[in-house]
Parts: sequence; structure tokens; C-alpha cells
Amino acid sequence: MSSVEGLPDWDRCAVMGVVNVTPDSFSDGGHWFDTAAAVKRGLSLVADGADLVDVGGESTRPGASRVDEHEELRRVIPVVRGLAAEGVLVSVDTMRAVVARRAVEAGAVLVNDVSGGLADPAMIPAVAACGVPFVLMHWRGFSHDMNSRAVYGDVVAEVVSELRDRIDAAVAAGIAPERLVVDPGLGFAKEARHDLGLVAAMADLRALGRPVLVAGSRKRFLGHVLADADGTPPAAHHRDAATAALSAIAAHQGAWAVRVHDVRATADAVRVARALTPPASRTSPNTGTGLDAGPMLGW
Ligand code: PMM
Repeated sequence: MSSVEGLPDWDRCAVMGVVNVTPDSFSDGGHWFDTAAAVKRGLSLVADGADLVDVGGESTRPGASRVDEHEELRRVIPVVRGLAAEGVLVSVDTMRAVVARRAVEAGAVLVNDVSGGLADPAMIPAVAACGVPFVLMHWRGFSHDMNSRAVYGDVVAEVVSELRDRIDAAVAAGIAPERLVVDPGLGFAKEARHDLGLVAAMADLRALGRPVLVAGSRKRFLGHVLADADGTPPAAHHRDAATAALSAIAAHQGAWAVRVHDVRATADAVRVARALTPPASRTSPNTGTGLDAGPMLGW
């Protein structure tokens, strides 16, 4: 677990809880659309064990069309401000430089851009000027037609190479490499087999030299894995146990953070992974293994 400049050093994989302030996100759209409900949701994710809360105002589910900038600002900024005022570490999930900048002014400590700075040419310079950490996700185009871009010869090699280009662009524009996080973009221009191949290739992603964020929560590839005999996948909100399994695996393979909707099970999963990780492989070697964390009660 490597560290990210500008954020705390957790001694395990961090847990990023999701608050989508949207009417139409694929797995939780409409639930937290109102500012007060969204802030309350963020606080309850923290109570469940989230280290960071990711606030987004634009759905990126496959096929989604874009929300306008004014509406995105209206959805996101009050929620960022409300959570930051409560001491929550807030990440803003946006492809727009203006939203990123305004969110940082409102207290966000991390910018999470699913387009890796490609959707808005002003994004990377804006993040460089703000001096906050930046998540670069692998992206091949907007959601309305991204499924048609799921064409790979060697998915791992191509995603790694395209992410390396984004790192180079960010660094060239003045973002400190120590502030960059990479993300394979599970479900974005990818079929289930591509997503699974990328999760299994954590070592190749980590070889980029930057911390890795894994965001597979409730996504289609998990539905595909869980589908019944006639191929019908469970509904998105019935994929949380599979998400927690993914969190444990990603954490054990050295992911820096996992982004999830249901925090409680993942908070446990990353602690189990920590207990199985030798202290020497962690960022903060003094923090114990987790095995000696308390009295041995029962078995
Ligand atoms: N996926 C979604 C939204 N934001 N951010 C990052 N860094 N990585 C992702 O894979 C990602 C993201 C879409 O999922 P949601 O609708 O459940 O939020």
C-alpha cells in the first residue's frame, strides 16, 4: 500500500464510500439526490468505516448522457461543503475542471476524474493549480457509446500503456507524481472478461509505480459472475457480498483503495486483508499486524 501525498497514510487498503447525487446512477441513482439526504448518507458511510467519501453529480453508467455543468455544480458543491464541514475527507467525482476547482474550494481533498483528464482539457491544469491528489482512471470515451470501445488485443497491456500516457500528461502539466492514483476503470469500455483480467493483473497495474484504486462495486462483471443458469444477473444491490469479496482480494493484492457503495462489509474485508499482510509490506510498519489488535475473546 503506497501512500498519496496530501492524504493520510492508512496502514491498509483505504475504503472510499460512494455518494451519487444523481437521479440515474446505475446502482444507487435517486437515493441521495437531495443535499441533506446525501450529506446524511456520507456521514453514515463514515460511521460504517469509510476513510473517504466520493461525491459525484453525473451518472457514468453505460449509455448515460451528460448532465450540464450548472446542474452538476448545483448537485455536488453543497454536499461537498456539508461533508467537509463535518471533517469528512471528501473526494469529488467529476470530469469537469470547474466542478473540481469549486469542490476543492468547498473542502474536497481529492479529485477523481473517470476520464483521466481527457474529457476536459482544463482539468489537469486546474488540478495542478489546486495542488490536490488526482485519480486518473482508464477511459476511452463518454458513456453514451463506450461499450463499442471495449476492443482489446491484450487488455492489461493496453490499459497499462494508456494509463502510463495519462500519468505522463499529468506530470508534464505540473501535477506531482506523488499525488497521482491510477484506476483501471472497471466497466468503462470493458466487458466482464476484461474487468476480471484487470483485477487479476494487479501486479501489472502496481508496476506503474502509483497507488491503485479499484472500483468494481456492484458492477456488471460481478453480475456476470453471479448470474444464474439462464444468465440472469442479480440486481445491482444484490451484489454487495461479491463486492466485499472483491475488496478483500484487491486489498490483499495491494490496492491502495477500493470504492464501494456498501461500506460496512468492505471495511471488514480490508481489515482481514491487512491481517494477512506482513507488516514489512505496509506503508506504516509500526502499526501491528491486526492479529495483536485486541484480547482473544472466544475463538
Ligand atoms: N466508476 C463509477 C463512478 N466513478 N470513479 C473511479 N475512480 N473509478 C470507477 O470505476 C468509477 C468511478 C461508476 O459507478 P457508480 O455509478 O456506481 O458510481
